[in-house]
Amino acid sequence: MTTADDDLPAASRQMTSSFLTDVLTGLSAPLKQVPPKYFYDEAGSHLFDRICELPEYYVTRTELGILQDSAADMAQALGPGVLLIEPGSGNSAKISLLLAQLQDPVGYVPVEISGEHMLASLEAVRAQFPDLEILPVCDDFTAPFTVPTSSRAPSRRVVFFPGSTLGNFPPHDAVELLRSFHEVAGPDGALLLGADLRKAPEIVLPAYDDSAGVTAAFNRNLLVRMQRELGADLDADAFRHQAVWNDAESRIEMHLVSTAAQTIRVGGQCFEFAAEEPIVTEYSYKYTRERLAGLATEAGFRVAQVWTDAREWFSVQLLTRN
Ligand code: AVI
Repeated sequence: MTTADDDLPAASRQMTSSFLTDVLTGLSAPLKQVPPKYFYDEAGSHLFDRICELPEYYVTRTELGILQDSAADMAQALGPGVLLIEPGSGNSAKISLLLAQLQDPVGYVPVEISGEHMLASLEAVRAQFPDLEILPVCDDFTAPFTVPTSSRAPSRRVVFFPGSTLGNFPPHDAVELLRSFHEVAGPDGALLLGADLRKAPEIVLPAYDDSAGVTAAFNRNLLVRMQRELGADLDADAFRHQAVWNDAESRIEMHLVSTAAQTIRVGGQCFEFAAEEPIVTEYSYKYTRERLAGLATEAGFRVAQVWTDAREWFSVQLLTRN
C-alpha cells in the first residue's frame, strides 16, 4: 500500500509528524506555544534572510563585523588542521570569513535539518574553497548526530555556532545544548559561539518588531505552515505579531496574539482562544557575559577568549574544554 507521503524523504516525514505532535502539545499547554524551530520552512528561511538585512536587526551585521575584524585572531587561537563543525549552518558569509583565515583546515561539516537549504548555501562555500573536504550531515542538531570522519585526521574538532541561536533556548536547554557540543568537540575540542548580549530594550525591541513588518510576516508564517502542512483550520489574519521585552528573564518574547475569541482546529482537535490570548512562538535571551560564562561552565567549558564590537552589543566567544 502506498500513502500520499511515500515520496517524501524520511527526514521530512519525521519533521511533519513531530511538527504535529509539538503543535498539539504546545497548544494544549496553559500558556500556548509552538517551538521556534518550525519557523524555518522554505518561506520562513527566506523571511529570516530578509530579517538579517533589516536596519533594525543589528544582530547579523554586528556579528559579521566582529568576524571581519577578528577572524584572523580567532583562527590563530584555534590553530592549524581543525575539523570545523557547524550545527544549523545556513549563512555561508560567516563560515567563509573564518575558513578564509584558518590554517589548513581538514574539513567542514555543516549540520542542517533542511537538506535543500543547506545545499544551496554550500554552493558558495564550495566555490570559494574548492580544495576543502565538505562532509554535510542532514540532521536535527538538537538531537545527537554522528560526525563523519574526514580523510585527514584533525588536530582538534571545533564547533562553530554563530548567530546567537543559543539565545533561542531557555537557560536549562541552553546548557544541555552546550553539553552536547562539548561531547561533539571531543577531548581537545572547542566551541566558537556567537552570542547576543544584554542591552537597552530600546535597541532590542525594534529588532524584533521592524517597521517593514518582515518579522511579523516571519512570525505569522508559522500559522500559514500549520495550515499547509497540518491542514490546520484557522485564519492567519486573526492573529497579530507582538514582540515583548521581559526584563526579569532578560529575553525578547515573540507572540502571535489572537485578535478575537475564536476556535482553531488542528489534527482533529479544537483549541479555544480568548481575545488577546497569545501563542508564544519564540524566546530570544540576551545574556550578560557573566551569565554566559556561567552557562558555559555548567556545560564543562571554560571561556578562553571573547571578541566583541565597540558597543559590546554582540560577542563571539571561544569556549574550550576544561
Ligand atoms: C535565529 N535567532 C538567533 C533569531 C533571534 O534573533 O533570536 C531568530 C529571530 N526571530 C526574530 N527575528 C530573528
